[in-house]
Amino acid sequence: MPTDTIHILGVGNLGKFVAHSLARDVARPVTLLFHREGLKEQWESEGSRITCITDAVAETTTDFGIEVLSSDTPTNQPEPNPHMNMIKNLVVTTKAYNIVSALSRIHHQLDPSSTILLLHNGMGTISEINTTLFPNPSSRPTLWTGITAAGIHSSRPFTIIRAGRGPLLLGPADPTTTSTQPLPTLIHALTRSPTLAPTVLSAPALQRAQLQKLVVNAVINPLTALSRCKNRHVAEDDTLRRLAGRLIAEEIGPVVRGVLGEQQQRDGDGEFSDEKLLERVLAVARETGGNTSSMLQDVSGGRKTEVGWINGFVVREGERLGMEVGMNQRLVGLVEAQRAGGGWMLGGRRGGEDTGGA
Ligand code: KPL
Repeated sequence: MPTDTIHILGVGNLGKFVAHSLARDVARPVTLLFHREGLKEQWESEGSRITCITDAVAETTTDFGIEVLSSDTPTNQPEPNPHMNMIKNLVVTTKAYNIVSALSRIHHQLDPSSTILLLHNGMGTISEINTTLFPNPSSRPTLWTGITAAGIHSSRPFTIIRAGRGPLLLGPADPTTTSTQPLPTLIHALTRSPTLAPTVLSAPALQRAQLQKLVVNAVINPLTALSRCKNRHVAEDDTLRRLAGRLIAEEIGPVVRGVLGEQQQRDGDGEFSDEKLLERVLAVARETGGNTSSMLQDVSGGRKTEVGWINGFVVREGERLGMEVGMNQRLVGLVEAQRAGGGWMLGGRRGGEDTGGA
């Protein structure tokens, strides 16, 4: 396996989009890691290719490497074996709640010369990965994280439709990384793709962007999932708008500012006041008004949601900082109960078919 190969773990809509963009724009081998044998069969029956439809124009990419992950999950990180195929460049696009179990299946192929980019909703996975999989700091791969608002959905198993063109923001997880250090090969390769067109930020700037997105998701996602409505109702419905304001003023705003610290808040230029955070949430609710949020899609489909890494992050950080997080605790419980068949909690508006953002 050439060391410049880029592996993609988590071949959902975002993973397919990243794989397609790299294969289209960047002269590097791309390998898709399938977590079960059935996906390989599906891939072959769909012609072993990814089709991406943008503005009604379809483009197809082929020539991907494929690997099906073994179901054995080594519990401790084994010594790197010189004959083993090490993974040098890895993009992980699984949902936050799957990251540790997905990485545990390949962590014997990861070492400090590997770079891993995590793209998911919510926060808190970096410390989970480090504690669970790489407790020894000297054996840790280089971790980068990113956020995107790209609206991608699928029409067939390996055909994706690019409905929105939100930015892709990337940054190092390690706050001591400086802008004079060369970009890791993986990140450099991603910047060569005009389709992905990522913006590379410093670790503190990325943290501010992640927290702003977290606030948006911590309000719109559970409120729409519990009241079963499109995003615009969070801005238009008096009860939901008031609830959004209370959530921010009483819990989410103080916790997020506590996580940021004073310097980061100053660098954030007033963007983290309760008023600004609420303004932003309501603006996104209007801009994506016709969307069904990803959390509502997940509860409607009976799937696990990301609430534990969105509102759950607010709860964990709030408890660490000694702050009040009762409303967020209740939201986590209600969304989880809803998915488990607890019924609709805040009324009964019906959602629609549109997709939520990443
Ligand atoms: O990111 C989103 C999501 O649904 O997860 C928003 C911004 C709320 C758009 O639907």
